[in-house]
Amino acid sequence: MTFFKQAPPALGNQYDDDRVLRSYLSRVLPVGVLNEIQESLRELGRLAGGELYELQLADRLNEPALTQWDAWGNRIDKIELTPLWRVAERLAAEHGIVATAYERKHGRLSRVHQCALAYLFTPSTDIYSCPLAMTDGAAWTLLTSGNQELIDRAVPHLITRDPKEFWTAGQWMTELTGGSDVGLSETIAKQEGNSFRLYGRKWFTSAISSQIALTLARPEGNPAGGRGLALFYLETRDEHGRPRNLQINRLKDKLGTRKVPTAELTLDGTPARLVKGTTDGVRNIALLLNITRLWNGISAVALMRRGLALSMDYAHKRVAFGAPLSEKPLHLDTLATLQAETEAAFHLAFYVAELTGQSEAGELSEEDARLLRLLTPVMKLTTGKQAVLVASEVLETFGGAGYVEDTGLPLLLRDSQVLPIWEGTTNVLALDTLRALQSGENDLKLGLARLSLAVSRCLESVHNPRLADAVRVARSALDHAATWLTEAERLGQPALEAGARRFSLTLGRTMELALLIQHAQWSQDHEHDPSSITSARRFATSGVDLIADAALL
Ligand code: MFK
Repeated sequence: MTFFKQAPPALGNQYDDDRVLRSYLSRVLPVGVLNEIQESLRELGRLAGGELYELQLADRLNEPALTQWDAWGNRIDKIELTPLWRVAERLAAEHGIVATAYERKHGRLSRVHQCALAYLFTPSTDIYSCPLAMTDGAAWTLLTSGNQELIDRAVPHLITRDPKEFWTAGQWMTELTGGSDVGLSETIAKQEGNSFRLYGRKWFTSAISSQIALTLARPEGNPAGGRGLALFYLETRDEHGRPRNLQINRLKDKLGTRKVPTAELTLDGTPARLVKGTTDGVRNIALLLNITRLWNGISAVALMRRGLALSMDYAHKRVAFGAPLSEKPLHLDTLATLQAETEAAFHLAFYVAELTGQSEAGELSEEDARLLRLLTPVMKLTTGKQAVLVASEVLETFGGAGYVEDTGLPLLLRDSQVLPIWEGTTNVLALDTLRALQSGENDLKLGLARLSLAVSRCLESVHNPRLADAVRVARSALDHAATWLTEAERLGQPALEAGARRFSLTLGRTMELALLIQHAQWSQDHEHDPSSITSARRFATSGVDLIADAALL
């Protein structure tokens, strides 16, 4: 007797199979640069769709473990990572997933190269992107701090390709009093000569396996609030591997990101050094936040792409009602909508990577620096929401199999759900968007005009008639955003704040649409490929303008 069996979804080379990534890189990279980096991307694409993916599935039930005491009563707080994470740590160093951005072999484009590597690496390594993001942010924060002693001490470890020398960094910000409102932090820094000792409780510290951390504490006598905090550097363990006056109280029991050892800590005289000044900790750690927010966006599009790759493969295998799903009009319509959402998010995340690279290479105009400040929270909040939506729909495309743990699919949804939460929730970032719009000039409308200019730059040379409607949607959403802003400013701060999420998401989706249209025109002209035009047209009908007029609420 034969029983019906279901073929599981499979992955090919995740670089070769990714039309969107390859087409994008062909547009933004000179041919010589693309030829130089292509093999590094192809190799990672092979691993991500092959051995690493297999290891990820095999590692599904493993979780990091905390051992607080040894057999003889010594406090050791040892963290055992899962096999997947141990491999990921080595591969991350060897493939230069942080290092590429700092080696700067291709100047400002090195950041795009690094983000492409991170994008390929992330979906098969169960959020190892978390410590890598923080490591990258710490390297940048230290390098720009002017603190030569700390730069010499730590940065070579953070950006090395040698796994034996490689360190990762934590970013300890969250306390019981202040998840989003970091200025409420209660950790105290007591000065001892040139260095400090930290006393307090950190409530949610991701990747406690890291060798160093950047954290915030209030030097004794400093005022309350974010300005009274200072940014500190610390090394988590001594030369014998023992925690330096800190205790790991427990690991968090989280919905997702379960491979990340996220801990509650007590700092009990932890030695630490000032990174930059004795005040303005929030402002100083914001440099790190902007890098981790970029990683958040890259991780969002990477997980969206992974879900779609699995779902599209499965659509060819699953036969129901007499034909493969890939021949069913409604299933194809659903996948096309998810593809459009993913493609739009991809272009915004990578555009922020381009601007970040220009900034790091000292090639960003003052105007575009303000645009980057604005687009970073806009991109993070927009792509975070899209990742959850796409992951949820991807699970549904598998029917009941998408809801069953040993397919490995539910992980996609659980891990995506963190993306709109950590590194600033959607609402906190929507308020940050208002702050960023005013950046420098204290005039929200000037900030919006800057974003409008960026949208116009994308649309100015679009001539394909099939894109005309999508262009109109982008322009009309921006007009609506401008009208809403005028009206909300007239009504006052509560109206501005209440509408900030709808407004910011509209800016994000409009920018995504404009970038997608720009790329679609290029791809049609240079690759004779109409696929991105199809995605742009579809995205334009998927709710770009989310603003509700105050009068209707
Ligand atoms: C998968 C990839 C990602 C993986 C990483 C995972 C690691 C997960 C670990 C975590 O989740 S760590 C916790 C993350 N926490 C946050 O992201 C905090 C969210 N809250 C905010 O972002 C609030 O907006 C903020 C704490 C910044 C508000 O605090 P304040 O004290 O009200 O600050 P304020 O007055 O708004 O800003 C202080 C200064 O910083 C100002 O400059 P000035 O002093 O010159 O006036 C701001 O302009 C500046 N600033 C704030 N945000 C900035 C910034 N500057 C540049 N960029 C920014 N983003």
